[in-house]
Amino acid sequence: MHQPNEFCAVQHLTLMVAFCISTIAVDPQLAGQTTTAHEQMTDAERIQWFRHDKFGMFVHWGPYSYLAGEWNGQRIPVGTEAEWIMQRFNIPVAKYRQMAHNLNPTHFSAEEWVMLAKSTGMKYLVITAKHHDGFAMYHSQVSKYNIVDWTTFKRDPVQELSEACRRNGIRFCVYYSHREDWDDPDGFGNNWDYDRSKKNFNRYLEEKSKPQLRELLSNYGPLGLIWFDRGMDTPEHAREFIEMVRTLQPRCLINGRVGSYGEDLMGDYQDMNDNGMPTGGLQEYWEAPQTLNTTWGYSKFDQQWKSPGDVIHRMVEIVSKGGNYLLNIGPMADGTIPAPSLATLRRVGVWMQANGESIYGTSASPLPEQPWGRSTTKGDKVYLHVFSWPADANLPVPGLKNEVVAAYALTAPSRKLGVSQLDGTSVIALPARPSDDMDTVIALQLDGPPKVDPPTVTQGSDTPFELDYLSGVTTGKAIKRFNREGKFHIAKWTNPEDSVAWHLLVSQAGEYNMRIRYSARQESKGEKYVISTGAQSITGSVAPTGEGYQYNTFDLGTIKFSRAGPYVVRINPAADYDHNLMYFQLLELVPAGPRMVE
Ligand code: H79
Repeated sequence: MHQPNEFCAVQHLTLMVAFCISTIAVDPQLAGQTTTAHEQMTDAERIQWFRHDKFGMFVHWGPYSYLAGEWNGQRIPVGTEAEWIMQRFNIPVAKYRQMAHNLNPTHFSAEEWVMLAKSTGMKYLVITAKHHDGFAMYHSQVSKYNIVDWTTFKRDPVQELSEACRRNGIRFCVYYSHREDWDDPDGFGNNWDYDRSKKNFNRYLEEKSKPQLRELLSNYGPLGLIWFDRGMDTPEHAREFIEMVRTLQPRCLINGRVGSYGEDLMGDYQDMNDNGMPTGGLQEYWEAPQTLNTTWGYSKFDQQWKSPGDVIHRMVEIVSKGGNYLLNIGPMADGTIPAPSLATLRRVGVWMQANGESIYGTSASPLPEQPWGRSTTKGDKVYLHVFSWPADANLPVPGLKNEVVAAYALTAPSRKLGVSQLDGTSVIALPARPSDDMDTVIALQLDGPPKVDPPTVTQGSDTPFELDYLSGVTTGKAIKRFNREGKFHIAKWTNPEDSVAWHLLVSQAGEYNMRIRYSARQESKGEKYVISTGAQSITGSVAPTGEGYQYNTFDLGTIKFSRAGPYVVRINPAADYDHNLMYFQLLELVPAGPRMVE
């Protein structure tokens, strides 16, 4: 039998703690030791540091930083990506190449950048070794179009950053755009200089993309992760990239964008779409890459900076949903980090210094979002992140079923706060004022790992029940995830124990017409699933919806709630199948016909 998910989370955590204790002191990656292909590494071991560390620095830096959002008087509109300038204005390769000679980052200091990441509380750093424009920011032997051979700067920033990271205990990682290359005649994306029909994409893969990846994996010591972007054309090609990373650096993580868009997750974890924020409830490793203003590469026009409060709230929101926050800086071409970015990160660092315990090593909180803020959890503790301080200084925490052994502000642990119970709600007596305007963290020491009731789905008058991934409770292998396009669904269910269930509070008795929305592949055609509540059940048959993820809605039969009150509605595969049943999005229960009066 499968255990409820909360127990799985605890098991995970115990494993994680055990692993950290045995490895952190002599973490080979941080100590600069590369590993051999012979080293056996499970997926769970490989991802431990990532699960724990939560917060990373992304750096977008390249020839586009020199243009800073402007080409021949044409501007990149604020709100769009300045690193896309070559594509946006169809700058000819010859002209962009000429421009790139000018890159001369005399103010670049790897130590300063890494120390900024460190003092902000970031634990890993991802540098654009090659973005879509095709220019390598490291000394590549594969192509002269790199910062050492192409400019007068003559230094290798990737090398310098890798060393500074190692010195300061920050995990060094690289971004490599493996499919896109606007410089290479056979790379993907440049159809203004090159004729798309004449491209030999395999040549680009074999002669530039793979050899450059091999350099990055071979010459810069152990990498924490490789951040691929924009996907690959086929799963077979994606697998070749994965294979190379696994062979040369078995410890190195691979982000999900290594794969192609229509495929299930390849690599070790899923990236949310750029600047995206999931609504919650995800059950796999994920990361949210986000910007500090609205561009990744530097733009002199973009002053739409997030405030330190925005950054902290976003981080907490992401971590409260089990994800990692990869926050971008876009240094100027000369190596200077824009002053507003510095100021914001310094403030975030002050908060992290005081409150890091509520971020590092935590997991998604079982408590839902609250009007006053968010929460994170670790072991027997829950951390309440109070964004809006209640006027009466009483903080309601509904639905927590544990005994609260102690409550205190994280920055004043010896001053215990009063806790009272009111109709299943714990109420914490807060100090009159927050100690931090942006987020004051209240720690709750519980009598065990946090337990909460499953969410209850209620209905308005005459409106359908909308049973979605967010309010459903999964069992077995069924998990909540998002696809490459950032769309949410339930997947990975293959047999009857893998299910999703909803707790409904029916206020209107009667018959309901059911509508189910999902995406399914050809391989699942005709496979059966069961929708049940109490003694009633309906068997449905999966209809393929096409390649990739194309969600369709299908009418099913009716079910009847003969009286108002609580019900559980469940969906599960009807038999054992050897692949995912469907990518489920929504079950709607629409009141049918006249109401039944009890
Ligand atoms: O590196 C950053 C982006 O440049 C990269 N991912 C992050 C981490 C990225 N690659 N692709 N995309 C983002 C999505 C592409 C969006 C586009 Fe557009 C819409 C390309 C063309 C239209 C935005 C608007 C960029 C140019 C115009």
